[in-house]
Amino acid sequence: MEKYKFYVLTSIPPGTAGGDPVAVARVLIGGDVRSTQVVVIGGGPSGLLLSQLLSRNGVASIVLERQSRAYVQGRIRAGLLEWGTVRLLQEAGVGARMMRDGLLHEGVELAFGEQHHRIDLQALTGRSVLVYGQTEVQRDLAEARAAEPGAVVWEAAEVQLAGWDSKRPTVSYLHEGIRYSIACDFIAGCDGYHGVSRASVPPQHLQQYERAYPFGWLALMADVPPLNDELVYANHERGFALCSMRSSSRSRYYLQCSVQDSVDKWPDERFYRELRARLPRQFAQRLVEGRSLEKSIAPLRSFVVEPMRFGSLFLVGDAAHIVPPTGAKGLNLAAADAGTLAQGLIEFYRTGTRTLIDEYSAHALDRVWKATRFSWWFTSLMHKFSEDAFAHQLQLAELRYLAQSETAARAMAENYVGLAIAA
Ligand code: RFL
Ligand code: PHB
Repeated sequence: MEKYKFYVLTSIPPGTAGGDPVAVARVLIGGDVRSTQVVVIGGGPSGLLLSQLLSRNGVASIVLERQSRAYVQGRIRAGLLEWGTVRLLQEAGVGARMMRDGLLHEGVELAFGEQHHRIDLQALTGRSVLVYGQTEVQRDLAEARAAEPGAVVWEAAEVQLAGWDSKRPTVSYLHEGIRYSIACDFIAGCDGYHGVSRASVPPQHLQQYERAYPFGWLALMADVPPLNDELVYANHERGFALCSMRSSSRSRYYLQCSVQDSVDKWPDERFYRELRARLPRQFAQRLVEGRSLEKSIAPLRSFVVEPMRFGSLFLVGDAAHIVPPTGAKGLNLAAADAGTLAQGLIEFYRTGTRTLIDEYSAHALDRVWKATRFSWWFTSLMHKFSEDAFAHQLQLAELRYLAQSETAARAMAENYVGLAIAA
């Protein structure tokens, strides 16, 4: 049977922010009174980054993550950081390893049939992107949060939200058989697409927009040198392919596949054969094959929920929006949301002003819809949707236009390097 612990719930008023959040958290965790300023649900990149930014600015938070630290750290996902995300991670004090090990990419290749064209991101926008895996970002953030004992509760099961529409909400959870309850001023729902935060809001308060794509991405990771110094996005009659990397000795390759596919239908030999077939010969002949360390299939979808705030509850990252990975925007949007919300909360605890908190949803959604548009456009341009030869010719015409027109290439480059932080 589930055991319960009851806590006297107290409020930490605005102004406490000048104090020591470690001390605040320690008192709260150690004693019978469990209360904090912000409860963060979800210890993925957005949740940990938010908590880290708050902590560095004297705002106390507790992160509740359903999975273990090792499990979350083992998830292989995104690989590309926009410059705004890099800056935010530096601001959060977790940038040292990223700046040392990250690979600066000043351009990307667009391939179609036997042709390919380099989009010179740096020349067109004055900005570049950084290749640094989400796994590493997650590790850096988890390490930083571990310096504050009790700041993250890993394996917090059955998280429940109450009173999110009031000024003093509570969040309860089960840990090692005991149910705990935390009172707070604000809840940040950083718990991804399948999380409990968005699901706690009655549907009549939510406007949801969704587009499912009729294909998925089959991913493979291998310890082989990447076939090119920069990423190669390929549109081919057989379907889309992407050649990415994690380092100069670790490659990350993707193939458009059917949503009904399963990884056991794709032994390594078949994967590499198909990848080779979808690339211009010049790239294909440089492909080095190596045993897969990981292989997975992810469906593609666009999803946005409006608004991103409900009373004391804020939705952050994948909890509020999903983009197909073609534009590499998912992680970057999640980080940008965390940055915007952190600013609002820090301002509130410093001055009692709610302006930025009140603007959070509109501010974030403006950026989210622009990234949603770009991700949809890039996905539509690069993937095979049907046997429709007319549609394929339109894609090729647009790719040739991108290769010939500096204006078109700049519009693409500007979105690729990220409108996120500027917005
Ligand atoms: P996350 O990373 O999903 O983290 C949410 C966290 O919340 C936890 N959680 C709960 N915790 C407590 N109680 C509950 N009830 C909970 N429910 C869930 C989860 O365990 C998890 O730890 O969301 P966040 O922080 O918003 O970060 C978003 C990014 O992770 C995401 O946008 C990207 O990884 C998306 N994405 C990709 N983006 C790219 O830009 N490029 C990629 O190549 C790319 N590949 C991917 C991806 C997402 C994938 N998912 C979600 C299946 C590949 C995959 C497989
Ligand atoms: C990745 O390296 O995983 C990656 C890079 C760029 C994308 C998607 C995924 O657009």
